Amino acid sequence: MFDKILIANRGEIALRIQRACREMGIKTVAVHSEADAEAKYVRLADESVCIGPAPSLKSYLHVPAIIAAAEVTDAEAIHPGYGFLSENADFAERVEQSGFVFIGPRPDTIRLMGDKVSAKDAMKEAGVPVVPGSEGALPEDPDEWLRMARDIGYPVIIKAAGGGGGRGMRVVHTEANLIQSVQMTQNEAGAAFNNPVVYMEKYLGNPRHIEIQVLADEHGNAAHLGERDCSMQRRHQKVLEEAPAPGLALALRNKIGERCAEACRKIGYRGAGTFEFLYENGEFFFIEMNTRVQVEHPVTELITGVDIVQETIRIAAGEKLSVKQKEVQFRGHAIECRINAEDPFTFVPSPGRITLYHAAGGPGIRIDSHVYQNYYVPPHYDSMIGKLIAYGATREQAIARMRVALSEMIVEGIKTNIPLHVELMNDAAFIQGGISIHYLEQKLGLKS
Ligand code: MV4
Repeated sequence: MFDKILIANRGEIALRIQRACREMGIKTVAVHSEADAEAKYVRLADESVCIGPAPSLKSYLHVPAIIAAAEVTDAEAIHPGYGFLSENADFAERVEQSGFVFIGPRPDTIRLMGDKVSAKDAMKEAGVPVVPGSEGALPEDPDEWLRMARDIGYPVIIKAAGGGGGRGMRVVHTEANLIQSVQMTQNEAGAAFNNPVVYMEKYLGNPRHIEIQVLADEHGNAAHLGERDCSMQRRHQKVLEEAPAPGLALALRNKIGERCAEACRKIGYRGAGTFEFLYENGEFFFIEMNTRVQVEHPVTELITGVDIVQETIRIAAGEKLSVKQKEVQFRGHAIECRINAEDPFTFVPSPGRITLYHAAGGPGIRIDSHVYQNYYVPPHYDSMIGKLIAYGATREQAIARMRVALSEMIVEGIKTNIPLHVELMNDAAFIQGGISIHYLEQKLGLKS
């Protein structure tokens, strides 16, 4: 096992990785910007290195500074967390070339999944059900686009190979708009991602967003840890997530999970990963794969008892998965509310000093957060300041515990979205379960 790991991230996930390391007896190096110098997790690390000024481009995205920090502290491995450099294949490659272990998939795998056309190709080939569409990139000839769209049936969606997470896509409802829409998406993709390649899919009108968590080691073992329902979102930002997904038949969940695990074995995947699906009328359609630990990993940890962050470290050290598929048991239900420093209904960020802070507690409550009373939320980064996670034997109990926990939370001095979560825990459609990806925006639209 590693003696010392450098954590190339900040905030709650830096603390989460640090906790995993300390539990495993691994020393930690925190790297931080000037804005994060006073953070508690920086003080708790065995060593810390300031890697630059507040803006991410000059600190958390500054590859030479991070590699240099690993060199001067003699760290053996680098954990990228999520966001920042976590899905940057060039970074993973630089880490390895500099003699450190990158805690994540091989650079080639990250690159394969970063291109949404090659990702979809690879998964289709590996037996994962994908959204019907243009098998690969769109060809040059616009007549072929028209033919394909007629075959697929309108509406269709044009997506950039270099996009993902909702960037670089356009829905086309009628043939009259197709050619112009493809060309506009190509132009925008060329400018935004330096890659004009686009592809076409059948547009699904009212799907749920359900993702499968996988773990795979270098010895050919892979297991899935079930699914998460991430449909409650606004402008491609997830608001809350839960596991398992409400109303899914056990046989269907096991079948899609096993398909994902098998695909990992086939492509020689390594580390933690997430298969993103759209789910509509009882069918799963693969859209993208994330090659990192995700924000919402705790809900899966709570229903399986598997520590996903520790697994990523063990896998990177060359160990075998600590669990076999048949040992993975799903028990109870977990819900995660992302706590953001923002206006609960306009979503405008609200950084600043937390003047009063009391965290919720009690049975089944977990809070993953780096904040505390008198902490200053810097304005330079993502507005998420923590995650409140509730576990219960049933979904009803998890919701009831979340309601109590939200009522106990006190965060003053900044605005947070806790009032939105309070409203969602009392929302009839959420309580029933199975809302679509459009539900929250529709609900908020009705309000204002
Ligand atoms: C789609 C879709 C409908 N049909 N693809 C948006 C983010 C990116 N990961 C894929 N996205 C979508 N792809 C087809 N063929 C609808 C979306 C979509 C969406 C997906 C997941 C979560 C939230 C979303 C919000 C709007 C649109």
